[in-house]
Amino acid sequence: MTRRVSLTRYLVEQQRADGRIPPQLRLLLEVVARACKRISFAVNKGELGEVMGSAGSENVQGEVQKKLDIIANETLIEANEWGGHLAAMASEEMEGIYVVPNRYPQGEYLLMFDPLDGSSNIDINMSIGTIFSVLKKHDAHPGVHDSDFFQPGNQQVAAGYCIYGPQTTLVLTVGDGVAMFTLDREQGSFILIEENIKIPEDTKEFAINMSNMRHWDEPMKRYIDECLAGEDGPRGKNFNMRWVAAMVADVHRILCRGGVFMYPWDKREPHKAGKLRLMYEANPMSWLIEQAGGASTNCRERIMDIQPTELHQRVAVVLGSKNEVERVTRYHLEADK
Ligand code: AFP
Repeated sequence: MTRRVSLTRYLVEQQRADGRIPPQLRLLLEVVARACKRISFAVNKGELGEVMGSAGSENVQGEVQKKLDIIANETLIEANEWGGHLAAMASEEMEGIYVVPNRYPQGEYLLMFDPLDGSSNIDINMSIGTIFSVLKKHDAHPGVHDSDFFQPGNQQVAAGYCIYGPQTTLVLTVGDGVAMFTLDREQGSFILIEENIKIPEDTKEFAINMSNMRHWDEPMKRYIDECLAGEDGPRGKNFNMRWVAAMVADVHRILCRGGVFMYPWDKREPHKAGKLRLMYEANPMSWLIEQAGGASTNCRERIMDIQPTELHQRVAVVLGSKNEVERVTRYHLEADK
């Protein structure tokens, strides 16, 4: 019989093997996984659980909040605030940081999340997910401030996402490769299905919202035009396109079979660097992709080297199979010259 390795066992073994995961970080990751399990059950009930539809409110970015956005946010906070492993949390759904209340012990980690990514997919029964990133609070000063979170992605100590699709799958890195765990609903635990995931360096598949093409800058248009030209064009091969409108699902596909995902800057809101959020969307996904042998840039520089200055900072994103990411980045840098 094949050995079934639970997430708990995987984390304990990681902790024992090289001390990569201190006990408090292990606890944190188990608690995040437990919260994702609860979100998965809520997502799964759908209309029967009265969790569908709009909550009638907007988040700090002016986006309409769905009931599940709020449920997922509260689930992550409630699960994480009392364990003593965290100093504070930040979320797409909250304007400021959430400092662990005084009645609980304070730990040394900072947790950031997009509690429910791809919320436009909720009401149509399509894949959605939770994305998370973990940092360590470096400064020993009392209290927690926004500035404690302003660390580049290369400082993350753990990152991952949970996709709520036909299966619920948690994907994780602590800097030692990427591992995937699928939720066994009867047993109630996440079971390891694959580790040391690797993305092919070349691909024939891209993911981008093509309806925005007229708003992109020239290097982005050039890259996509060349892909669309197929065998007869400069690339000499035919490309396929996929777009799920949930970054979690698009990144999951890329980790499973390669590809390139792009959400570029566009002219409609020139002052915004992009649509996606640096600290709790782009950074964790970039680390997973890099750990799997892929690359991730903002079309010019490595995303994980960007110094954040705002909690809800936005960024242009191109990530996935290495050679394609390098090509898109090169086209932009050449045009800059
Ligand atoms: P929401 O979570 O607010 O629905 O946004 C999802 C997302 O940020 C990202 O997950 C998708 O890749 C992208 O937006 C989809 O954007 P389009 O609306 O342009 O398809």
